Amino acid sequence: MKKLAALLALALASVALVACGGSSDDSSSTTATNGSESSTPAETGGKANAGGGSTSAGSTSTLEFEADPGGELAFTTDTATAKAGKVTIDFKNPQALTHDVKIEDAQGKEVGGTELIASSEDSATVDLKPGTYTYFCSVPGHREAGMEGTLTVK
Ligand SMILES: [Cu+2]
Repeated sequence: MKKLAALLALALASVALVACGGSSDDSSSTTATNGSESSTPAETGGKANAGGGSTSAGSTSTLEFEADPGGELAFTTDTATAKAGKVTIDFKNPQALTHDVKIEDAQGKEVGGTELIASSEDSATVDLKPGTYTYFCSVPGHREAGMEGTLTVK
């Protein structure tokens, strides 16, 4: 508050100066404005933390899928389980061959999945109700060759 009073006095003084000395010092009033702004609390820190991984509380769970590092047309697991709600799919593809992870429900309707990637990682979020789903790679032929698994959502 002392600082603000000082700034006010300064501003008044400069106004007085301008009043009798002509229009020279516009920058001093700008400085006063900046000073009072910096004394207001910063408005940061309200952001929700995105990600954070496998907390058991809450409704977000993370599924980790990986294409077979040995180059087979397969994921490293053919079963997975998730909790109903928002599910994050983390997919790692160490192969130079393009793959993705798509999820389809029991009716065969695709409900989401990652982008096609090669030698990379991607993630996607899907909203899942309890039930049985199939996850698979959508590149033609890959699913048939074994790139699929069963996802149970509880
Ligand atoms: Cu594939």
